[in-house]
Amino acid sequence: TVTKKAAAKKPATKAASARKAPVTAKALQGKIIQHLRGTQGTYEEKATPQAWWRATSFAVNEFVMAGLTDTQKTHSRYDTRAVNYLSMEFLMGRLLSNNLHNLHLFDVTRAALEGLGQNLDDLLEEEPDMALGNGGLGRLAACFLDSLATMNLPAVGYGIHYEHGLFEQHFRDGRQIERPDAWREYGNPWEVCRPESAQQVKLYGYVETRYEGATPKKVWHAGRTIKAVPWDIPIVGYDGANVNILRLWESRATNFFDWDVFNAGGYVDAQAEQAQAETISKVLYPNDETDAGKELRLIQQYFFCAASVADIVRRYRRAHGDDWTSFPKLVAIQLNDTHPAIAIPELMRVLIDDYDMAWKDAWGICQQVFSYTNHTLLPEALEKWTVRLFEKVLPRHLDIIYDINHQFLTQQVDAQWPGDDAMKQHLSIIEEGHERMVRMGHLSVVGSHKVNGVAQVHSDLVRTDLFPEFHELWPEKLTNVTNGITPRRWLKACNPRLAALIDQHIDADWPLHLDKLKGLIAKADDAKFQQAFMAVKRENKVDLVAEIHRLTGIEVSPDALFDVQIKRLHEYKRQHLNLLHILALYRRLLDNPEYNMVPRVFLFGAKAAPGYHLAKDIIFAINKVAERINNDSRIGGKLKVVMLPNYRVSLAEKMIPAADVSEQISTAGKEASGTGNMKLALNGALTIGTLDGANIEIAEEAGADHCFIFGLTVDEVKALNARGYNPYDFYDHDEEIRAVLDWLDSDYFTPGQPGALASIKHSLLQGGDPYKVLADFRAYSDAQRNVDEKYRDGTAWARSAIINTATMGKFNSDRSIQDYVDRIWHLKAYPRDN
Ligand code: F58
Repeated sequence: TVTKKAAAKKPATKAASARKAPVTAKALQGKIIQHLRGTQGTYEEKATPQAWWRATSFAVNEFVMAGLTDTQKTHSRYDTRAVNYLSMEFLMGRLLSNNLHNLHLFDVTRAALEGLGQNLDDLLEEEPDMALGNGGLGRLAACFLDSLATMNLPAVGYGIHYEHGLFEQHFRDGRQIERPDAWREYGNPWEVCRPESAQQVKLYGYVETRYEGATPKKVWHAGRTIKAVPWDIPIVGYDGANVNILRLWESRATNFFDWDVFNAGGYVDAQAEQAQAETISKVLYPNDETDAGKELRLIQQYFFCAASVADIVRRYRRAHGDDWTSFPKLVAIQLNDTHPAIAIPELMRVLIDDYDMAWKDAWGICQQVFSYTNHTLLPEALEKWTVRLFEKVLPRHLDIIYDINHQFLTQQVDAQWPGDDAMKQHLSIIEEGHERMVRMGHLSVVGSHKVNGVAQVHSDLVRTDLFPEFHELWPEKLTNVTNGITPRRWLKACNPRLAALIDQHIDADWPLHLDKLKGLIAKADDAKFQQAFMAVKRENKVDLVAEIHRLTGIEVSPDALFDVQIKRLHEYKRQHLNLLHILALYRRLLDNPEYNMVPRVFLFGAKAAPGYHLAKDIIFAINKVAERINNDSRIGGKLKVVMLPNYRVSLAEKMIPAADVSEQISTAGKEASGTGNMKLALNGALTIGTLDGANIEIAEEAGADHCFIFGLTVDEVKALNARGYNPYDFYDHDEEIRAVLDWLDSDYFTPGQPGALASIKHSLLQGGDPYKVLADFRAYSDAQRNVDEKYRDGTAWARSAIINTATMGKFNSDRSIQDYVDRIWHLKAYPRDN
């Protein structure tokens, strides 16, 4: 491929410092000062850290924009095939540090700022996270954009320019409080508004059937029109690669306000339309793995899909006019989960209604263009909309969906299962019932040429359990692309000490060719390397200790084992299994102060969906248990528990490099892949985990000796369910389980408020323990003993930690993207001409 060729042209360097920055420190200083004075309107003596951060970002933007222009010229010169990645979420985090690393400007910027009396690390902290996503799905999209640009693949990310990203989390007396996130309250230096590419999006209204020519024509008379304004965020590839764009749509009223109403004295009413229109891109829904089912969410989905499809069609027509033959050759559209599935009927509508294409031709185009990634098997996360709502908001699309469904059922399904009405009902895009529903998953499968899961076990379950009949119908359609993470952000940028150590031992181009980390396996038994590796870990822990103190006031020791569970709070992820084990350890210590355990700090980071009460109760419980344990002098500091507030990308970047143990303990079959598991292992943490999602592949790569795998397998969970699971079997027969659950009922952790933590016990007993926490408890506790045992043998631990880092090459998101290219998108790389 061109990527390989392009990489081959560049000599592999031994040391990162050998790479030349594209500018001198002196020249960069000039640019920073120029922006400080010229665009920030301040001066060196007066400027706040915010102003310095902005000036630095604007200075860096000059390099970003040059790369963007070159890339766009290259794309139009070669009329490139591109993938359009449609996603409701892009969890980008901060951009300055990332852009500096990808442009090889990091060291020179540090030097330039030092000369100006500024510290780069402090300025980086000034940048608000771009938190336009909930969790893994949104962060995956961000990693993929990094890889696409780095691999010189033509790609556009399309999403929503939310005014408020994921809420800010605070704790008040241990309980989660949500506050709005205002990431761009004072503007964002990385984005460029493109008013010339604004689009109109229609909503509501009715459909008229006109009988004019041979075939009746449907005309949608929309009830409202909203303006979609694009904001472009340049995505900088690593090491001189391309600069792609992330295009985020903001909603605006078509009329700024009603002049006549205003003049008549209705000052507030005149702005009503504007306020309504702007609501669409106002806020990110803070759900994780549940379906919001709200009208506004459907409108958000359609709003960004319609604007994106219109933009894709506009770009195509600019070069090809009304000749549609090349459209499927040049356009690939990836649906990041079913959230953008409405793009399928929207492209149909555009082709049929706006460009008079025949149904068959339009449908042929759609099926070649679309593909869909499934991220979950949880039934509560599979999107459905009522037909009633569709009829109201998108009447023309409902027609089209009916037609798609009719063709699908009468042709494909009937050919495969002649006369089988039950099968038709089962596979129909429309679910019959007391309220008819549109199944967005079925629409996505029917409208796409490929459907992928995100880890091998997950994709297998998509084929066998979620969509078995679709698999029978189209044996080639369902496939796997195991997730990945960008090693630029998740090792090079976030863990500079480890990156520097790696640079000393293997080619410095490992951030492009992560398999080269395998070269470290030879060092795993080298005592000097082990020492250096663990010294890096320890320094990272010292940094995190300071951050923990700054954020919570809690003191922890860097000599303790750092055990980390960072992810959204959800029952299936089982933070409460971790908590029960902590309670068991605490109890063992109280019973026997000599109890032999490695001093451990349990670290958590997690946001709960605001309406998910049990998840919030688990956060409360962790905080209350932490309070009690951290202030108990009887246990000699052997145990500490910390939940850091406001977990987000930039906090992950601080926690991951300092982790010794990575908690990946979901109920088998529930975590589609996980990506935090990859980040932690890459940074030398040992996984304690179930055989779920990508844990399976991580354990395969690292080797079973270097992970702590425990618990029920997917098949065992199924068998247990089939037998009938009774959590009381464990409560009644395991003394320790009973004791810790009963403890939650007391007021031991919530003095004066007995029962404040009872909901957890209730869900695990009367609630039936749907995620098998009690069934896995003993195996987990045993695995944790093995963790201790290995940690006591410093050499064995260091060896395993090194092997984890050395073997995570597979989980480079470049590899995931290459899989998408080979199996689904069939793109060609175009390094930019310059
Ligand atoms: C996550 N899904 C999976 N959904 O849970 C995780 O296993 C996987 O690694 C990751 O996707 C990437 O494939 C996820 O993050 C959401 O956040 C949705 C947001 C919108 C509402 C429904 C959940």
